[in-house]
Amino acid sequence: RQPKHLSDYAAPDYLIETVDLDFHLEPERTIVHADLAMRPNPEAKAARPLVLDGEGVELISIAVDGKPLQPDEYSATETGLTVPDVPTGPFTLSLKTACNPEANEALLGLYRSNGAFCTQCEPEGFRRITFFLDRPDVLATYRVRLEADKKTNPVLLSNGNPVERGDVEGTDRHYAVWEDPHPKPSYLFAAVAGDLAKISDSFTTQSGREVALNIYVEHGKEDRCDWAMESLKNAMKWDEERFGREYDLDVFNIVAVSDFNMGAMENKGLNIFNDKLVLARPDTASDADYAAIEGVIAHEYFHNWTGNRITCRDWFQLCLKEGLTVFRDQEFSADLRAGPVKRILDVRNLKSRQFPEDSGPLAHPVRPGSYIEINNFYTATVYEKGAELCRMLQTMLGRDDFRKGLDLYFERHDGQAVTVEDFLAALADASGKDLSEFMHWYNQAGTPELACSLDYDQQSKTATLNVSQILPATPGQPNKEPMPIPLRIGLLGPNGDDLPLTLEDGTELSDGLLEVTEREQSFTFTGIPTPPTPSLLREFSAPVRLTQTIDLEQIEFLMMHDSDPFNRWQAAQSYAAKLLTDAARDRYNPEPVKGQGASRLAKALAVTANEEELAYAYRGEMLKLPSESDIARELARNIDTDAIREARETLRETIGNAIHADLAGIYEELADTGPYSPDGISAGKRSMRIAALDLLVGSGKDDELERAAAHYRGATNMTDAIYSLLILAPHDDPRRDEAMADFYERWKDDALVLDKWFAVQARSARPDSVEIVEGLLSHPKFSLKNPNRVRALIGSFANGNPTGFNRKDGAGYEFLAECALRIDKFNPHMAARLLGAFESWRFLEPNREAHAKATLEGLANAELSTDSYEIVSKTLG
Ligand code: B3K
Ligand code: ZN
Repeated sequence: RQPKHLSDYAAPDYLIETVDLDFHLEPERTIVHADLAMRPNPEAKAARPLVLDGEGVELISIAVDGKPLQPDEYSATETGLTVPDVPTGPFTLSLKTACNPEANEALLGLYRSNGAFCTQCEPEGFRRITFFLDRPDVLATYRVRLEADKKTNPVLLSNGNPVERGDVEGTDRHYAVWEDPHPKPSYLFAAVAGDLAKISDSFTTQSGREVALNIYVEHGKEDRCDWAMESLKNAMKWDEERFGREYDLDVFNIVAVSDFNMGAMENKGLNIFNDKLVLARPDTASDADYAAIEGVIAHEYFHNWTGNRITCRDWFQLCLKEGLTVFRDQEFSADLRAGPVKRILDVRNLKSRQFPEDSGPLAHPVRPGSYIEINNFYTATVYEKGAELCRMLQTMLGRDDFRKGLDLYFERHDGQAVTVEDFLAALADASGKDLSEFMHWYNQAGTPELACSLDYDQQSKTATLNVSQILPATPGQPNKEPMPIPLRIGLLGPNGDDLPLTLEDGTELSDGLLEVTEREQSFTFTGIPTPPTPSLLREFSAPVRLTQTIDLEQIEFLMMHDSDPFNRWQAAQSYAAKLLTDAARDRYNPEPVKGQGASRLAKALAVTANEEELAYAYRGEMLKLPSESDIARELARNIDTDAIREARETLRETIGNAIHADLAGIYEELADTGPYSPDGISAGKRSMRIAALDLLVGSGKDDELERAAAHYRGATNMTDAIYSLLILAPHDDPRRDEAMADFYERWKDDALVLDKWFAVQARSARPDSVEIVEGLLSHPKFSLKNPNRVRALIGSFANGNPTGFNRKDGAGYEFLAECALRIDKFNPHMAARLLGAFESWRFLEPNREAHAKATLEGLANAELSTDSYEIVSKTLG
C-alpha cells in the first residue's frame, strides 16, 4: 500500500522486442506459452536481475534461450517472477503458465463473460495472463496463436491482422494466428474467443486502404449493431478530415460483452466494449444511449493514434491519451450534432463529476504526482478536465496552430511512449508559443476561481474588467502558481448587441479572447458609450469557477440576448441557481422559488422556448432546471439535500403553473416526431418535449400526471418510455405502479433494458428509496457480479439520488458501505468506484456529515482491497 511517485520514474532494465503467445484456452485452466525476445535496456544503469510482474499466475516452466531453468535459478511468487542471472545480450525467455478465467470475478486479465473468453489488460491486467514487464514504456510486436474447442469457440480474435487459421488435427479444437505489426505496450493486448454473431462492413481510407469492419455480439443481438457501425465509419472519416489520421490495419474488430468493468477498451485493432455502448435499437436504447454509443465508439477508435501509436511513458501520464482523446471525441460529436448543445452537456458533466472531485479529499492534478492504485485514477479529472486542458490549448493557439502542433506530435513520437512535456513541446514548437506556464494546469489540482468585476467610467467611456485567479489549496498542495487562463468575453450594449472590443493599446479583440496570466489583472476597453453587460467565460473557455458581481436583472438580460449560446444557457442556469440557493441555504425558505423572481424566470424561459431559430435540443436544455447536485455545489457548504429538493420541486411547480399554456403548447406541437431516428433534430424534439412534460408534471396537477402516464403508454421508442417512467417514478400513484410493472414485464429478459428498470427506481427520490433499493438487491434478476447491474442499482442510487443517499438517518451511507464491502471481496475496482460517492461528505450539514463520517470510519476498520483502501483513507483525510 505504498504510493508510487512520478519523480521515481526509471526506464525499464530490460526491453521486450517481440512477444509470441500461444493460448490453450480452457475455461478453468488456460495454458499460455510465451516466448519473449528480450535484451537489456542500453539506457538502464547496471545489469540487474530480471524482474517480471505477475499476479496470481501459476508458473509451469521457464527457460532462457531454450534451456530450462532450475528451481534455484528463479523465484516465482504471487506478485512476480525474478531471474537473478540472465544473459547480458539479447535472449529469449520462454514461459509456460496457467490461469483460471472462469474463476476470475475481478474481470481483469483473461476472464469469461457469458461463456466467451475475453480480456481486459489496461492498466495492469496483462500480468494476470503471464509474467511480463507490464508497463506502458515496454513496446513490442505481438504474434498470438489462440487454440480452443471449435464448437464452443468458433470465433478466435486478437490484435492486428489475421494470418492463419485451421483445425488441430485429431481433436475438436481449432486455432487462429494474429499478427500485430505495430509495437504496443501490454495493456493494449486483447484476445476473445467464443460463439459470437457478427455484422460486417468496410471502410476505404483516404489513401485507399480497404479496411474490414466487424462487430461481434452475442447471438440474437445482431439487429442492434447498425448504429455502432455507422458511428465507427463516421469516426474514421472525421479523424482523416479533421486531424489527418488514417487507420493502419486491414481489420478493425469490435466485440461487445455483457460483463465489463467500464465502458470500453481501445486494444489495438480489437476494441472490447461493454455491450451497453454498442447495442441500440429504437425500442431498447434512448437518445442519450445513441449519443453515448456514437461518442465512445469514436473515442476508442481515436485512441488508435492518441494512445496506441503514441502511448504513455508511465501511468502518471494517463491524461496524455485520455484527456486528448476525450477532447477529440467531444469535437467529433459537436461536429455531428448541434455544437453548442454538446458543449452544454460536456460542461454540465464536467461540473457535476469533476468539480466535486477537484474540491474534495480525492482532488488530484490532471497529471497526478503519486498514486497507490492506478485503477483509481481513471477519474473525471484525468479524463474530463484533461480534455478541457486540450481545449484551452486549442483556444489559445487557434485551431490551425493546434492542428500543426498535433501533426508535429504524431510525426515526432509515432511508436513511442511519451510524456505530457513531449506533448506540450510539440505544440509549442509548431506554434512558436511559450507554453511553459501551462504545465501548471497539469500539475496543480483544484478548480481555480476566477473572480471578476467590471468598472465603467462615464468620463472616459471605458470599461475595466478586473480579474483575479484564486487557486484553492488541495491535498498536498497548499500554495499554487498562477496559470494562463483563456477568458473569452463579450460586452453587451443596451440593445443586447455585442460591442466592439478595443483594448487601451488599440488592439481589437475580434474573437473576445483574453489571456489571464497574473494573479490579478485588469483589461480596459475603450469607446464604450454606456455601462455594458459583461458576458464572461463564453463557451466555457476554461475549467474555472466564475464568480462575479452581477445582479439578477443583468443575468436576465444575458438570458434574453447573449449571442454566445453557451452563456445564454448559463445565464438561465445562474438565474435559477440563484433562486434555488437562496431558498435552500441554511433553512428552507420558499419565497425565492415562489415569488417574483421565479415568475420572471418562468416568463424568460417561455420566451426562449418559443424562439424558433434556436435548435430544439438547445431549447430543451434551457427548460431544464439545475439538478439537485448542481444546487448542492453552488451552496458549497452546510448541505441539506431535503431542503434542496424542496426548493427545486417548488420552483418546478411555480414554473409549471406560470407558463402552463406555453409548456402544454410545446408538448402538443412536438407530438408527432415521425418514425424514430436518432439524429440531432429528432432527438432534440423529444428532449424538448420531455423537458416541457417534466415541468408540467411539476405543476402538481393530476391532469399532468395523467399526461405523463399517457406518454408512457403511447411511447413508441425507449426515449419516450424511459423518461416518462422517470417522471412518474417518485409519485405514489397506481399509474406509476402500472407503468413500472408494464416495463418489467416487457423487458425482464433483456439485460440492458432491465438495467434501466433498476436504475429508474434507484434514482427516484422517495422517503423509502433506501428500502426500495435494498429490496431490489434480493430481486431474482439482480446480481452483484455483473457490473452493469451494480451500476444500474447501487451506482444510480449513490450518484443519482441525492435525497435517498443522503437520507437524514444515514441509512443510505450504510447501505452503500455494505454493498461496497461485499463487492470488494471479488471486484475491488468496482467497489472502489462506488465508494467515490462519499467524496463530498465534508460539505454536508453537521448531522449528515457525522453519519457519513461514522460510515467511512467503519469502512476504514474493515478488511479492504488496496483499491478501496486508497479511496476510503483519502476520503477520510
Ligand atoms: N482506456 C480505457 C479505460 C481503462 C480503464 C481501466 N480501469 C477506456 C478508455 O478510456 O477509452
Ligand atoms: Zn480513453
